[in-house]
Amino acid sequence: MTNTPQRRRFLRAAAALGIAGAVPPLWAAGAVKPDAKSALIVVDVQNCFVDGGTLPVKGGAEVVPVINALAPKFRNIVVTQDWHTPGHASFASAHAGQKAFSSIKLSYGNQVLWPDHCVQGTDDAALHKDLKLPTAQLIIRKGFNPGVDSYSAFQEADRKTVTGLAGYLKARGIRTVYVTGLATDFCVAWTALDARAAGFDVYVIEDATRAIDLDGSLAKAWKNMAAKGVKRIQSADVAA
Ligand code: VGL
Ligand code: ZN
Repeated sequence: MTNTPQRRRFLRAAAALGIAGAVPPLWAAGAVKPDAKSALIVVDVQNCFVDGGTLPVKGGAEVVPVINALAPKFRNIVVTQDWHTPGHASFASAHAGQKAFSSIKLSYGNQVLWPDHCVQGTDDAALHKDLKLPTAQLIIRKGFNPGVDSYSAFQEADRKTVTGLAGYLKARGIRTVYVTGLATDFCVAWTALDARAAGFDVYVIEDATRAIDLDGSLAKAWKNMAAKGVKRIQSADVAA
């Protein structure tokens, strides 16, 4: 749906009638156009997060063709990899008597404990083999500090240590980021929220993500993102 004069008239009339809620959002269907100051961020599309990996996200591999189709629409692309040390503090196995998917308190706050996953240099931590991003310019690795997790591509879980991504994007004049990848409710959401906090305009392309959804974490993530002005769109909303 393009923003034709007819559609604009319809939207104005609908708004006047107070039925704006019945009208699809303005950025529906091809209405969002990435420009030279936009970047696609592809979060953690790694073997660890798809079937056969150590922390599979339901339907995780389904994001690959969606992201491959989005990539040619972006001049700027950044890829991230979850990149943990063996025995990382986010692994349940590093804490005696703790089970995966439970939570504990670490020095910097609450930490969900995960199965061992995405260990540096392993096949499990490699990018999905079908991901086709020949124009990607930066791969940022995160979670390499043995004692601190990092869902976000911008800032570690201590909420102090930065990865340098905000500085990189700003130095290159990027103002808007489109976040995709795995998992919607953890690394995608934290990346989107930190991008907002760093002053970027932020879209999350929902059908280019899949979630873990642990104890309502997905609904909570969308609520937190909406509250901070992160815009939720679908890949069909992104114009070439
Ligand atoms: C992630 C849990 C642990 C993610 C990474 O990429 O969303 N989730 N590590
Ligand atoms: Zn991790």
